[in-house]
Amino acid sequence: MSKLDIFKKEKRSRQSKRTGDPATQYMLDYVEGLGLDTVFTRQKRYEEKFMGIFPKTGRCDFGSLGICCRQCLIGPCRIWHKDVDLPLRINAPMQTRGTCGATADTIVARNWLVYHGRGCAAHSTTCKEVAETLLKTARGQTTYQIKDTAKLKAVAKKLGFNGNQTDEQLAEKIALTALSDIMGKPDGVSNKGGMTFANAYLPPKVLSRLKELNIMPTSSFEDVADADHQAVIGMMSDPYYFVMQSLKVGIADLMALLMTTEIHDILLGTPAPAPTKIGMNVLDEKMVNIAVHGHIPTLCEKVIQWADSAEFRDKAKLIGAKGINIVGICCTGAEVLQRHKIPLAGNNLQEDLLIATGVVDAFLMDVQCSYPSTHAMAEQFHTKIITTMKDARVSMADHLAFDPEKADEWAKQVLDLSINNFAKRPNKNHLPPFSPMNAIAGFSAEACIGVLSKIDKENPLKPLIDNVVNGNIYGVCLVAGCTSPKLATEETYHVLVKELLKNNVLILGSGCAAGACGRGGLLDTAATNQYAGEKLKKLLSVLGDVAGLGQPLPPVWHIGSCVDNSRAVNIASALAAALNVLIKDLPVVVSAAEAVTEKAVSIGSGAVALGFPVHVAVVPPVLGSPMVAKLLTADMKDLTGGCFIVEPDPKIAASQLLDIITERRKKLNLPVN
Ligand code: NFS
Repeated sequence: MSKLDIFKKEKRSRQSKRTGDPATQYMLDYVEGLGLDTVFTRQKRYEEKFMGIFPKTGRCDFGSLGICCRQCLIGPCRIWHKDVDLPLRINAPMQTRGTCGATADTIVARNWLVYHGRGCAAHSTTCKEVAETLLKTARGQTTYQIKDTAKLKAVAKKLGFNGNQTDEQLAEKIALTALSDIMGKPDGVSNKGGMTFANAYLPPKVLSRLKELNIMPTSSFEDVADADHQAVIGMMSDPYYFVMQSLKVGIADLMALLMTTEIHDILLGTPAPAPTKIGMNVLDEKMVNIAVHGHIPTLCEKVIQWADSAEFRDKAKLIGAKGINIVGICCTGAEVLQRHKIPLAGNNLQEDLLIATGVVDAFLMDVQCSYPSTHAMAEQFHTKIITTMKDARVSMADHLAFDPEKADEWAKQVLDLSINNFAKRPNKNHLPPFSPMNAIAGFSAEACIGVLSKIDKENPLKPLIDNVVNGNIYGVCLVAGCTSPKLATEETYHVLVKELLKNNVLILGSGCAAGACGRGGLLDTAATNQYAGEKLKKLLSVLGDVAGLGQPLPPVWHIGSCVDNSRAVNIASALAAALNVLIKDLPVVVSAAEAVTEKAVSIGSGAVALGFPVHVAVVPPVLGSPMVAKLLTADMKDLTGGCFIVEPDPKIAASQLLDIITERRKKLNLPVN
């Protein structure tokens, strides 16, 4: 079989159907019927145009394989590796070095590293933003409050701060530590021992391994700058070191996520599981609908608070609305879902479709993961797009720059704009005729351990360990990351998750992947009886009873936004420390099947660096270098114990993940199926 046939599998998936969510398909038909473009439409058109030229990849073969180099002004260079099949249309001998002399191995590895820099920069800047809000709050400069003092104290204890200080003093220290982990030491001396949060949170054995491999992150801005420097012409050419730096940047990224989660919980509260709804029809045609989108929940926290005030409830009624309905999209959506059980309307692939319902009065965009065409769709309808952060400006949008010191004033302006826009609604709306799904969300690590502690107060991790040991939980899989128009979107997760559940693998879900599970009904308690294997079903029923639910816990535990992947890292770290093993020894796996963004790439590498196997169903642009592809998917197992698994077919991927779980259980002398 040709090495490039894997692209055919990817293509098969997206050609069978475009989405696993009927409401998405319904809206897509409607929007395309109006002659309007969406990300799905463009994906299809792209494919139709390019399949004839590049039948193997359906896109440009050079770009798909990672061997298009645009790093300097001599290029672009498009070269080929002698061991990779040539594109059908090219029968002349290809160059095997760029004009500067770079080989396919160098070009692929350098391009790969560049993704990580952008991914880590995005998460680190988000972290900087929330750490600054915590600092200002500790100094009395905002109207936010420290909502979870228990969490504040727990984080302070982990970082080794003296407990005899006021909450404000502890919050200030935590914020300053996070800022120095992001930006480096103010005196310019890098933290040679590594990021403080990494040292405090990762198990000692894992830390030693990272130090041995020389991939312990120092501070995320420094590690990203190093990566950029290494990619500069005349610097690194050895593909191995590019990949090792990508692991280091990946861990720095994961630590930025971890700090962000901890600070969000301190400021906004640590989530606990409770019922909510997921689906497009959480929009309500009789209400002023405000969609919150992005990644920084501190902003819309104030909108949520003020929307519930008599002042704005009355304003909404005055213009003929029943009230104000806030709905979430993508990761800000996951944040407000987990803390306030604000219903989740969709992910970023669905933003255009939600606007096309005609009932979204305001669309708040903070940072990351919106498509640059959204304003074009908004122009066709009445939706007001409001951008809120200086780094994310969108053509034609209203811009209301958020300032934590003036958060209340800002939120009131947002609400006024949204309410006034309700009056501009078109007469006709077009909501899909599908009810939203029931879901339970809010499984913070504390909540998971809280449920377990009802079984064993003294040692709350023991029930988890016991159930992993006896096979009630055969393994754990985190499904994380984006949804992609390159696959039958969302269905990839549905098929993979159902296969794993059948085999008693407990699923944690975050970000858009968790939202996809929600739209597939997998966050509902009813899904436990329908999909979980007998052993897992029994356990989830017991846990549902001890949690006082009177029904089983759902089989997929929604742990929050993409940022909250850190919750899964914390649970795995606690398990590894309790068992005195490395993360690479645990029967815990990850699937970011529908990865899209640079952030997904860098988080993925961070997870691989810590020892997780990470599955992706979209083919990453590394196959142009057999050496880099082998390093990431095979040789890495000997370095970190983790690896990337590339498999577009979700059923086959599930069986590969199960094999890894079985292999790891065997090594731990645990019973296997
Ligand atoms: Ni994460 Fe993917 Fe974005 Fe969230 Fe969704 S696209 S990398 S899940 S919204 S960050």
